[in-house]
Amino acid sequence: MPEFTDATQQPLDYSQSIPNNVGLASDRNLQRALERWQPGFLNWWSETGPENTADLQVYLRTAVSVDRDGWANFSYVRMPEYRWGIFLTPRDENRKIHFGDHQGEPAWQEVPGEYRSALRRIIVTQADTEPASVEQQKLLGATCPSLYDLRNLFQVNVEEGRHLWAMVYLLHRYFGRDGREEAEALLERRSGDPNNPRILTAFNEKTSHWLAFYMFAFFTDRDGKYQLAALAESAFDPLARTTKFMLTEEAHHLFVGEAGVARVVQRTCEVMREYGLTEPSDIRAHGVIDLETLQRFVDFHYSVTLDLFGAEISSNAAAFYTGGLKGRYGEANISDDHALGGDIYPVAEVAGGNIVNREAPALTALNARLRDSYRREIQAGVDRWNRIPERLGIPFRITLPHIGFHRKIGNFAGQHITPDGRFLSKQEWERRAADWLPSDQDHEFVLSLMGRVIEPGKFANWIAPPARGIHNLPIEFEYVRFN
Ligand code: BYC
Repeated sequence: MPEFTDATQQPLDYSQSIPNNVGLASDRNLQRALERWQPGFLNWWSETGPENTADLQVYLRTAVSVDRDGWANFSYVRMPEYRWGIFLTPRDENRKIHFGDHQGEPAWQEVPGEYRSALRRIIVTQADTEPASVEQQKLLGATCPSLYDLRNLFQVNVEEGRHLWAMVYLLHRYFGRDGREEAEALLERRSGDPNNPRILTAFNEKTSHWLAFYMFAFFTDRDGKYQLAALAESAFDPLARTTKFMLTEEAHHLFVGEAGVARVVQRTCEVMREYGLTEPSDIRAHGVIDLETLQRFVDFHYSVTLDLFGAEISSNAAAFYTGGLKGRYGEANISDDHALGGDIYPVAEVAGGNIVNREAPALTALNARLRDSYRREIQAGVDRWNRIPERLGIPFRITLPHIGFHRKIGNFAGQHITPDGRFLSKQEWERRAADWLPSDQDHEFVLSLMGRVIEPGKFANWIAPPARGIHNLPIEFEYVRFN
C-alpha cells in the first residue's frame, strides 16, 4: 500500500523501490530501465557524494506529498537510505502553451519530433549541474562549523541528488535510447575532471571550504532558481511540472547561502567592533574573515555565475523561446504578446573601447534579460547583508562588481575590466587580479580557519550562530547523529 496520497494525482508511492507520483508501477519497461540506472546512481553517490557519511543519521526533510504543505517531512535518515524519488506537481489538464509560436495550443505531454534534440540538450545541461554540485561539496563535511550547518549541507546534497533523478526520469521516459545513454553519461562525467568534465564551467570550480559553499549557494544556486523558473514555463508539460517541484526545494538552498554569508559578516563585524579593528591582518589574527577577503569571494562567485546565463545575444535562446521550450522569468505575469516579434531589449556591449547599451532584438537577448532579473535579486540580497555592518557601525559595504568583470562567456569575454568598470591592459589586469579575486593565500587563510565543530549548539569562531534552528527546533538540537 502507498504510504502517502495526493488527492489530485498518482499517490507518492514509497512502497516502491523508486518512490514516485508518476504511476511508475504501471509502466514496467520504464520502471525496469530506471531500476537498472538506480545502482549506478548509488555507486556514484558512495564514490563522489559526501565523504564518510554512510553511517550518519541526519535530520532531513523528505517529500511525502507535492501539496503545498505536505512536501516537507522531517526525520532522521541515513543518507544512502534517503528516498530519492520522482515527483511532479499535479497536471492541469487544460494547460495551454502561453508563449512563442505555439501559443494557445495545448501543452505537450510528449516531445514533438522537431524539438527533440533541443529539449534533450536543455534537460541534459540542467541535469549535469545537479551531480556536479554534490561532487564539488564532497569534502566539506570534514570541516563543518556546526551540526546545524552540517545538516544543511547534507540536505542540499540529497536534494541535488533528487534533482538528478527528476531529470533522469524525463530522459528515460521521453527520449528513448538516447535518453538512457545521456542518463549513463551523467554518472560518468566528473566535476573538474580534465578528461570528462561537467558541462558548464562554474560546475568545474572547486568548493574547498565553507565560505565558498555559502557563496555558491547564494550566487550559483540562484542561477538554478532562474533557469528552473524559465523551464517551468515550458510547453513540454512534464518538464514544467518537474521543475516547478524542484523550485520548492531550491528555496532552502538559497536560504543556506544567504544566511551563511550573513552570519560570516555578522561575526566579523562583531569582532571588528569589540576590538576596534580595521586592518585585514588584525582582523584575521582574531580568527575571522576580513570583509575585503569576503568581497573578493563575492567578485569571484558573482562573475563566474553570470557566465552561466550564456551569451547575451543567443540564437539558441531565441529558438528555445519561439519553440516554447524555455520561457522568461515570470512569463505569465508579463503583459506583452509573448512572441517578442518586433520588441527590443537593451544589452551592454563593448564598442570602441567603451561599454555601451545597444538595443537588440528582444528575442535574441533573452539570456541577457534572464541575467538582469537575476542581478536585481542578487543586489537585494547584498543590500540585506550590508545592513549588518550598517547596524554595527562599520563603514564597509559589499558591492557587486561590474558585469564585465572577469567574464569568459558573452560580450565581455576576453576584455580586462575592473570591478568598477574600467578597461585595463591584460598585463595591468593580471598584476592587480589579487586585489579583486581570491588568491591562493586567501584560500589558505580561509582553509586554516576550518575546523570541525560537532558539539550540539556550538559554532566555529568565524561564523555567528543562526537566528533560529531548522523546523522550529532549537539551535542546539542534535541535527546529525554519529552512531
Ligand atoms: N559554460 O547560445 P549560448 C543549477 C555554451 S544552475 C560552458 O550563449 P545558450 C544548479 C553553450 O552550451 C542552472 N559552456 O548559450 C545550481 C553553447 O554551446 P554549443 C542550470 C557554455 O544555449 C547550483 C555555446 O556556449 N540550468 O540548476 O543560449 C547547484 C553558445 O551558447 C556556457 C541551465 O543552465 C558556460 N557557462 O545558453 C545545483 C538550464 N554558457 O551549442 C544546480 C539549461 C554557454 O555552441 N541550459 N555555453 O556547443 C540552458 O538553458 C542553456 O544551455 C544555457 C546556455 C543558459 C546554459
